[in-house]
Amino acid sequence: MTVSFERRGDIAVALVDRPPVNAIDAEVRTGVLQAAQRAAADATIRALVVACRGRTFMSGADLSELGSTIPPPPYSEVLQALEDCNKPVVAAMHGTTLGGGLELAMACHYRCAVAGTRLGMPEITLGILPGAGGTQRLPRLVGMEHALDLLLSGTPIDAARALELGLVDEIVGADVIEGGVEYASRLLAMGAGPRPTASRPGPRGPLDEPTLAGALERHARALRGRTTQKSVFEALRAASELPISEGLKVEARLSAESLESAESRALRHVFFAERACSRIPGIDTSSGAAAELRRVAVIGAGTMGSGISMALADAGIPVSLIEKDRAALDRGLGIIRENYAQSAKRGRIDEATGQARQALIAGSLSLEPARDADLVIEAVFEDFDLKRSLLVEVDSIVSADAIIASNTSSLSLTALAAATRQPERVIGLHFFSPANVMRLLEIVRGARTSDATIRAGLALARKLRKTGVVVGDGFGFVGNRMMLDGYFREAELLLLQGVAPERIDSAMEEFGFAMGPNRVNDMAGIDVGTRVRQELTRRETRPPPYHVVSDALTALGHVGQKVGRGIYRYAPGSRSPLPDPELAPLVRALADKYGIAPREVSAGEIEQRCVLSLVNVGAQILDEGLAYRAADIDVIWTSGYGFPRSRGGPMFHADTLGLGRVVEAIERLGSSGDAHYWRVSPLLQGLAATGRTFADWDRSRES
Ligand code: T1G
Repeated sequence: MTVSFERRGDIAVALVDRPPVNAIDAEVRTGVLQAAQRAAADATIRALVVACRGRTFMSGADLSELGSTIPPPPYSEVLQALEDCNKPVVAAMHGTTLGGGLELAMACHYRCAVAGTRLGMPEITLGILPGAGGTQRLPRLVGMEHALDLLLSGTPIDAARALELGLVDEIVGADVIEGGVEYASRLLAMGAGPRPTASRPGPRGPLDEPTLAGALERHARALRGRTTQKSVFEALRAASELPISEGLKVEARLSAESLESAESRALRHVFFAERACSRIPGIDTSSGAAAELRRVAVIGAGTMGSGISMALADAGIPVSLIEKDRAALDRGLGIIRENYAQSAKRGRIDEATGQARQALIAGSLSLEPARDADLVIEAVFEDFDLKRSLLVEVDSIVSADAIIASNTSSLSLTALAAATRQPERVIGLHFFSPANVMRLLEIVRGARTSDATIRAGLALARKLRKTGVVVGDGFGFVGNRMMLDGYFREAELLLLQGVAPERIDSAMEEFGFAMGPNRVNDMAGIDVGTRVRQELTRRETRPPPYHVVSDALTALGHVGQKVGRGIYRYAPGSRSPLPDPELAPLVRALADKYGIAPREVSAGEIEQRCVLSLVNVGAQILDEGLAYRAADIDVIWTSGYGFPRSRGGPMFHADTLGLGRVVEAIERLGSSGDAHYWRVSPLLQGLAATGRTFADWDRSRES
């Protein structure tokens, strides 16, 4: 039963039980409404407690309901019944009380929570304005400033902080139902009655320009390229100026509008895509299916090796960080020490946590520790022969059921694995720098990699709280392939056609990327790209010009920010790009060499060519079976390459544009003769011709 109604003497308990996160759907609303009506009508009941079974209180509205008309009863009716109940109503919370779940709790008269409960309004991360009274009741409970922060950040707070702010009235013991009942009986004993939030005085604190400006500044990074904040301000203004009944109407209108927005559709797509990518057809990837990791060995203490070691230690996994020479090992351990010190200094973790995590990482100058590791990850220099001989050595000493992983970003995983005795236990774990921060993990499946090894890769991603996406072992896997064969290649062609790097970057930043392609190239290190391409083109070649500007800059040593010069110049200690007057003649000379004439290119064309190059290469990758879903590609680009989440990823964005229009545009680009690679991928052609979308394609493969 989704909502059961139980009695504890004269206290009734409405218990919601809808695994896995008690998301609120029509059944939950119906059950809670009936419980409120029953408690109100039954004279033997003196109080009602609303609580949940399972790992959490209600974690919000059921997002799958939000795509269409929400079935009855409406949230407003359910929450009004709780608020108007003639008996005290207590919300007893645990786990992650989010969105509509917190709104329901705010419509109750009293709120108690187990210590450690997380409470928040994450709707803005989904491009939604809360629609169940949150923007009207929250400021009445915590004041305008804190309401602004909770609604604009979408970040939950814990129960202790919620108590400070007045969002929670009481912290109760670990058994939330008993704690709720006990708290309700104490309230009754104190003669407490119903305490509708609506009857509280209007929100404390101004909603004036300085307050709004301050809030926008505090959340500038999260709100970059977003629009939902405007509705938040309008709804809060209604909360401060109108009676709550009118404020609720304003909120309901704005929330309904936000649900229809392209921004929200895109963000909800990414939400579900990030959860779907761990489902691999034919493999049971549910948690617990993979063996527990007791110890991991990481070989290579460079930037990637030390970052990967931190990601493992942050997840509580003991790590042996192995290097061949002392200096390199000390440098790696030094990077780790410094990073933890910085995190503690910035208050991201406390000193003790930093110490404890460091203590999980043990340096070694021999491969010995790998002998009893459950997983060995090599992160040495990107050289095929070096990696192969290392994997062969590791393969000869590790236990039979240990997993061997390579952090290669360009080499053939299948070829590396073929050198070992058990290729089925070799997997690619392509972390992104900084590996302890970046959420994306490309899990590369070699030709012989077993289902069990894939399962272990996905379980590791879950353990590291990363988004693991399984990809095929092709040229540059998925992310790098799309960057090199699409986005960055097109950005280079624009340079060769005489377009200034600033114009290319600002067009893509306007589109929503945090940083344009040239600035990313300089930040990541132009030489890194050159080296990856040198290895890649050992697998497959590409007709010139193929990243000739970057390779020329690498040859000159102008490898980016780290040397103060790349596509741009950088003043010492600064990351702000400055034009480099010597770039244009270098590019002009290369353009002449490849017969590329300069021409006028609008910002719209820059955006179109860069984005559609991603879409077309993405479709080729799907055609070649190197990604399971178009949605997986969206996850890779939004969580690993800075593609704006509010556009849903390149494939979702193409669906939004309409694949017919996308094909027309690519055909036009193809006929311009600018570049030979503008040929519509067969999959894209087929979908457009049949009026279907990438989302349809994904669905057709799931059934
Ligand atoms: N609706 C539907 N399904 C949901 C869901 C939701 N709100 N939340 C989670 N799931 C599914 C998810 O897809 C996955 O399914 C499974 O539950 C486990 O989730 C009226 C309009 C709660 C912190 O934004 O942040 O309320 O893949 O893998 O890592 O104003 O889920 O197993 O099939 O993420 O432990 C506001 C969204 C909604 C919270 C748990 N609420 N959820 O994290 O598990 S809008 C949210 C989360 C709203 C109101 C408005 C997380 C979590 P499957 P999981 P987790």
